[in-house]
Amino acid sequence: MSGNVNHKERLSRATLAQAPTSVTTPAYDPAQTRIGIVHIGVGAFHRAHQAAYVDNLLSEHPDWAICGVSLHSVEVRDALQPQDGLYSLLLLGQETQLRVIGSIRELLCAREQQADVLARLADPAVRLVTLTITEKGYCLSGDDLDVAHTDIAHDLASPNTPRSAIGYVTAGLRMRRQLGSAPFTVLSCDNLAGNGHRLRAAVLQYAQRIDAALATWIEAHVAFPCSMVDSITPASDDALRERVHAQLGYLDVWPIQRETYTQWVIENRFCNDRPPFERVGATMSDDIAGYDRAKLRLLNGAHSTLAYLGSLMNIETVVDAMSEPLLARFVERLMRDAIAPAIALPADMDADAYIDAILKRFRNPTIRHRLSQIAWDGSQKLPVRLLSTIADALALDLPIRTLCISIAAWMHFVRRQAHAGVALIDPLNEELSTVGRACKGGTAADVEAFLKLTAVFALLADDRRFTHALQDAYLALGDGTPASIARALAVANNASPTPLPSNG
Ligand code: CS2
Repeated sequence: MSGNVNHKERLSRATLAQAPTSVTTPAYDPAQTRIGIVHIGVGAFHRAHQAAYVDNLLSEHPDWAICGVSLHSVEVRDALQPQDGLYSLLLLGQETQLRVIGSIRELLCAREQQADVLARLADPAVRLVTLTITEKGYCLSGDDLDVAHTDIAHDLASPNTPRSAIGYVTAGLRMRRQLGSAPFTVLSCDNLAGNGHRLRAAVLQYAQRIDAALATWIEAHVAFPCSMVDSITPASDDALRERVHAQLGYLDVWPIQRETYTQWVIENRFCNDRPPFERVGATMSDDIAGYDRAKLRLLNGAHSTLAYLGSLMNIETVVDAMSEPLLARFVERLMRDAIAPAIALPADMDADAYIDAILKRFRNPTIRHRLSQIAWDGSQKLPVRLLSTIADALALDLPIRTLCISIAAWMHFVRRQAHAGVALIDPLNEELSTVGRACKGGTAADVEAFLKLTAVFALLADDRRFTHALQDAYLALGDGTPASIARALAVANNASPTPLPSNG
């Protein structure tokens, strides 16, 4: 947008001082900070979440600025470099607040600046490497490194010129070992259960194949703490750019927006210095598994459910889905009656209060969070968000009917998109579209075809209690049209005495 806006009007260090007082600007001079963190995956979530925590730290701890690395795309670098790495973050709550974030000191695109990225990873001043590369970036198939993955196959053959995040992290650690310097801590900030364990497994298996002694060294010396990250971050759009331009008075080509609420729980296990994140609102904990489970299974499980059921009902956003009583009630019941009883939550967590807070966040009227954005990468998200809860519920002999409706909704969504000729944003798009196209709609054979997708259903495909419940749920959703989804939700909602949400 704003192609006609003069370049002089661009947000930058030079124009920062003229920002209106209503805008919060860095409490430090961004030119005086030093890089201590390399972050891989400088997408909206990193810029909404971790970079904002670091921004709050830099006035007292200026040596923890971030070098933001995109593996393939030049877009973020090219957008933010002319702005000296500065960008705006709009916080959406009862009151909105506009901040300018200055914590990203340097932006690199690994595909074009490989030597620079490797030099940063080798630099002893970098004591922490963080990642938001999404579920698929881990290149794992089950618990094993996917050696057939194009980027992993490439990196195994040429480990000094990697392409994958796993390849870069390992190359960095390899240089540290060769130079005799301390390793950096590797901190995953992705929505994955046990994200640090997953990352460690991928790096170790990869290192084992290129250099067994390196793998032993990593095992002994490198920490991969887990972390739980939470803040709803709708994609940026032209409306946001215009709003920010009007308030800031300068053009920011890539502002970010998120809800005011934010949470970051970090396992306190580092192998090098760490930023004092607890001073800026993060929780350092010895065991984050319970928080992790609560967030992924309740919030993200509910989100994915709304995404697929809501899309089938032709609803556009989370807040719109929550104002459809059938959906709002279904998702509340799902969390209270099906998910919470099946999972081990932190001892000090009040599940009902946590669920109330999630429902309130979903109803935030200032956020237009598109269901289509949440629907991305379903093949990667469902195992973490919903299928693992089904496995836990089965182990406890709890009912799984409601949970299976969420999975069945995804299947109908895949089928609908395939029949409409719309590609899915999903690494398994090809396989899913083939299965989706072959589906008749509403027949038991459809479910069997889906269950053959082992990357998604490996955990449960042989459990007859699950396959039967999934058949029932899929058939209950009829032909997946809005009317049949509404009918199925009405039936499902009446099957339990849970009262209607208060809508408060
Ligand atoms: C969402 C998440 O897009 C999605 O899949 O469920 O991005 C969600 O908004 C965040 O995890 C909230 O912390």
